[in-house]
Amino acid sequence: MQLRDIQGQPVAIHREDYAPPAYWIDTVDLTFDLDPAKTRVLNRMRIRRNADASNQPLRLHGDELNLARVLVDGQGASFRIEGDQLVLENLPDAFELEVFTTCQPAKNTKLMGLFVSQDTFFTQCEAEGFRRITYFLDRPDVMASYSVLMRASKDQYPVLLSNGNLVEEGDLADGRHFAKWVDPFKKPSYLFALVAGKLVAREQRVKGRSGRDHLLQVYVRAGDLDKTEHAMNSLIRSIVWDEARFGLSLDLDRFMIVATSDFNMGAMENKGLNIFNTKYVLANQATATDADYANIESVVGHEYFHNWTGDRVTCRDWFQLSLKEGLTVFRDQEFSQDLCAEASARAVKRIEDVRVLRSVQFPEDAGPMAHPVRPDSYIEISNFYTVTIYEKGAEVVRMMQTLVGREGFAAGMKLYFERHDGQAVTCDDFAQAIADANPHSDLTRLLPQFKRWYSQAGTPRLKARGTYDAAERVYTLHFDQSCPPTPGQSNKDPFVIPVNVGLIGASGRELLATQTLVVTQAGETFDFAGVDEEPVPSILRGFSAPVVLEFDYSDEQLLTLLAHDTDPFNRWEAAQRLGLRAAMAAIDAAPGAGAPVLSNDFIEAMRRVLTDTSLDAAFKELVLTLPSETYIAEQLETVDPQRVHAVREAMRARLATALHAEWQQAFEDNRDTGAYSPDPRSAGRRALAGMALVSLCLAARESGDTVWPGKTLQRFKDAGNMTDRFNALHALVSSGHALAAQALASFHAMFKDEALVIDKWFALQAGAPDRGGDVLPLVRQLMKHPDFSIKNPNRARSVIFSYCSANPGAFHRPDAAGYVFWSDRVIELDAINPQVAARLARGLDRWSKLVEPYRGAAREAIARIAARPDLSKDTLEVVTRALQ
Ligand code: 0A1
Ligand code: ZN
Repeated sequence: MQLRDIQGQPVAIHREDYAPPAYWIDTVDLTFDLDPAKTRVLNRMRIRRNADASNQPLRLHGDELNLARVLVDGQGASFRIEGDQLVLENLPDAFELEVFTTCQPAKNTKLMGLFVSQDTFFTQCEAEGFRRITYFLDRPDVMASYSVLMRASKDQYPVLLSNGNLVEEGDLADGRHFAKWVDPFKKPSYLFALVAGKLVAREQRVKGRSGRDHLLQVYVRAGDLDKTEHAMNSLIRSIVWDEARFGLSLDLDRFMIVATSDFNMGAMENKGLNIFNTKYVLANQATATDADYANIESVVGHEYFHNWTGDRVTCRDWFQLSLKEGLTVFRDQEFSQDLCAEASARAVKRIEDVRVLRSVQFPEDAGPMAHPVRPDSYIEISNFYTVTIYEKGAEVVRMMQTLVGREGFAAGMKLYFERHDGQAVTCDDFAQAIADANPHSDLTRLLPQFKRWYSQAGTPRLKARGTYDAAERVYTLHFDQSCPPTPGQSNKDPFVIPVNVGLIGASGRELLATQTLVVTQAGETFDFAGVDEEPVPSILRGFSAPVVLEFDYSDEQLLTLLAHDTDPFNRWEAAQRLGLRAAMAAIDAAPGAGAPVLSNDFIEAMRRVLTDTSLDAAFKELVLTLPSETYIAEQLETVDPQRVHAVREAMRARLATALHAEWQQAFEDNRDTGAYSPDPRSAGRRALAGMALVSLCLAARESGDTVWPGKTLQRFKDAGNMTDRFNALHALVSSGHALAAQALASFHAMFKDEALVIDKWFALQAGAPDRGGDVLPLVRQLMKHPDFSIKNPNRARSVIFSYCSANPGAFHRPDAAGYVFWSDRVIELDAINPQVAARLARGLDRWSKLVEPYRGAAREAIARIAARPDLSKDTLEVVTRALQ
């Protein structure tokens, strides 16, 4: 497979071109002589020709390898290098191939393949990193048995790990030692892993349901052992949950997690040897926030659940990525919900997940990078680890569960593993298994149409309208669905949309409990009989489908839902709709017209929520959080980012001042949560207390009050955990109070040796509200700070991404300086780490919606990147699509 054409332009790979490999690799024996400057890799493979393939050459992938020797059945063999491929012809039907190469881990700033982080060797092979370690058929449908011999200096690399079981270890001459690992399971190359360095482990032995013993280990650097308890507990909870919910047990004697501070993504599910970004492992109450604790639990769960959904059953090709990722996100979301003791906490988790979907995935689905959950083509697969593949993919799985029921879905999973254990399969295979296990379900009846969720990009719009016939006591709901065009797909066929609906009476009584309507036509009508009064419909309860629901609610109806809906998701949604409506009206109003940004009704509704003793703090915090600037921007035809920012800030300020007394009370009521525990209830109280402080500091800014900023500084100093401390710091920084500088300095001094906390320190400043264009100069200054390094992805994200991708009010400057900064950083990062650069390059995806002068300046900045010679195909694909 050639990645660039004759002109050197990257070539797209198409799903329809899939063909099984011409050869299979059955066994792989790897020997590593580990040296940061030059690591030697001896790779002995048993290979056989695929019976279905004709006499094609063997084409092995390679990337930045130095090739020293090639032997076929122990003899020198003729071969050629074509682009990045090692090509051999005239091979026997079955043979042993030996390839000897070297690579340079210390120079590997891409962090793909074998790299060094803080004197420790790590690997990252998904999606196509194994070819940077050795020549191979580096594609997920080639599954082999691996044995790995590692040799290294015992003093510098005392711990030597790979997949599977340690079968032998010992000393060698010259202070070196060795370890041999054998993986009992066949696997694709992207699941290979190796770690070597000075590490320590928290260990725990557990017994599975069947009585099997397992050794669990969490490896970190020596000073971090006290931050591994939560990750270990999360792993144990994951094991217990997967057995209980899906009957899936751990299939290994030993399961290891290793943390590295240099990592492109969150974590990686290598068989038996998960490698994690430290951000998703390390936590203690002094250094990690509640959000960190929750993220660790869900990422540890996610990687563990991949052991079945990804590792035991993997993807046939990378177009099927959502087969493992959508399903595994669904599983980790269900896991986190099931761990919540209370229904309200489960609803909070669902709202948080939907917020991410709507504020990140919906824009992706409406922009130049829009792609189906199962894409049809790509240039660089790393660009397709997207919120569409992950989060929308999870929604597709959730809709299947809604259509077949929870037990039906579990039965479908069972059938999926019965059919496909040990195989590399497709999204079709998965959907077929769920359908076949539920022969009488709507999913099975509608399967070909349902699968449009895999093939059609774009977020469907569902327009609903209701009529009430008082004489007949019938309420009628009519739906019209449509889906906007996306790149390469101008016309869409109707989707299967499960719509959970309930009906509420004007007084708040529930007239009809939740029913699932299945909308399949472009236009469709449903009647509800025996409805005693004109109801307020509660539509799309629990966000039962990833669509934009349009219903012409009156403010009064939304207030009814906010006060009375039995579905907490739609209660929250009613407040979001009211907030969004207020924002749109203020954006449309002539600037400076003097109209209040929030109606009294809205403020009073928020007051009622804040003071309602029956509601959880976490839920209140979500209801009182206004729709984000990106979410508001998505609803507009054309976007003036400064106007959106100004309006949202004005709304925040109004809520802060109008509810001053209630915020004070909320702070007092929720400030003390006792001994630290990251459970949802205590975390929710801390979140609301933190929001109260932000509001009180913001109100103080408007009124000139110094009491609350002073109290906030005191809270910052006295805090017993990172959540309270960081929330106080955030309140001072985001209100722009003079005390912020002092608090920031002391925060840095307190945590100077804690990289993850210093990331927070950077991110808070780069993400701070802009006051007179002051954030960009600050960001430039932060990049000169001795703690800053652009090579470390977490640090680059904390400064550059926090500014360019998460601070619209500061980034979209009328003088275009933000965009120039962005394009400079994309270019700079591209030479170091193309994956990180390409993510940053997504920052102006929605440029064509901007009003002038932003639109022209943004386009120019993108074109400036696209014009660079030698751009990686990662970044080139992103900017080329943005300009189309
Ligand atoms: N499969 C991992 C995500 C992942 C993908 C690519 C990586 O390197 C470029 C690393 C991790 C997951 O879903 O957790
Ligand atoms: Zn995953």
